[in-house]
Amino acid sequence: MIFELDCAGRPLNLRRAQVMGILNVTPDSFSDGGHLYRASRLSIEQAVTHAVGMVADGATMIDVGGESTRPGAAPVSVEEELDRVIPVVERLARELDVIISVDTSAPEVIREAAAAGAGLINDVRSLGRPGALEAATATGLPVCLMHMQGSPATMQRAPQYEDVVAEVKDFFEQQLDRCVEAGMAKDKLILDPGFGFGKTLNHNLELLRRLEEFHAFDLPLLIGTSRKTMIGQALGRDVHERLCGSLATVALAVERGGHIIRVHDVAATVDVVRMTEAVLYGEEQAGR
Ligand code: YH5
Repeated sequence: MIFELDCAGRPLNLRRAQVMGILNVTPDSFSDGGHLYRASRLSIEQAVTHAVGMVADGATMIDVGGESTRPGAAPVSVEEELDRVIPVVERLARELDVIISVDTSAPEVIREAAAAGAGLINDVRSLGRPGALEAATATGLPVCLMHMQGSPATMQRAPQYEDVVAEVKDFFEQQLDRCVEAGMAKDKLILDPGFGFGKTLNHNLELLRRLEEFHAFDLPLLIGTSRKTMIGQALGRDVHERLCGSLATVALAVERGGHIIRVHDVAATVDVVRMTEAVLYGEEQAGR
């Protein structure tokens, strides 16, 4: 596997697990019906402040998302997503020395985010929307391909697998072929089993338990379990009581060779990553 990935001129060090901070840019309360949503100066400023805090806490990547993929969330128009995401990507790329990832499925957002300085395309739909594969290929940026069974609206109804790891691996094989055929370099791709996207609790637990099997592709692995329902189900906790459960999944993901850890709680996660790596590699290599 290559150990450094170029993300729009910024190196992504894959020798150590990197913490990716989640930055949701959703509309503020002021939004009048019938008019297009416009990101207010205040909401952009709030997003930048949140990102600056996560970088101070040790995040080396920020994932900017303007569309909620939670089950039952209202769909967002492309115009709205552009208005939310692009001004924030522009500011962060200019003002911060970390990799700016954009969590999107829309080809227009992929193109404009790349022009605004994004260093990574993160698509929960694996470039499945019409035009997304072509748009991502044209940017030349690394792409994270995530597995999902079904669509956000229906995925949690009755997820079924014969063997969840084997089926996610089959999906990765197909997606890698499709991307390489479109002209993308294989070594610019990152794989993500998609925790919570069309999986039961037991499917999610098995994906984490057997994470090492995904090293067969010799590509970086991204893990996103932060505060998700799987933690709530395993522990009986509400969304704001899921930090310790999330951190347990982080330690296990790092131990099993996960490369990018996508989280809300950056400071606590960075400590868990560093401590796990100290155990794995010894104190003289404990620094990042
Ligand atoms: C992911 O896993 N997830 S958006 C529900 C929650 C908490 C968090 C009920 N984008 C992933 O974060 N991109 C999202 O509590 C992602 N991998 C990648 N690559 C969903 C999310 C969340 C949903």
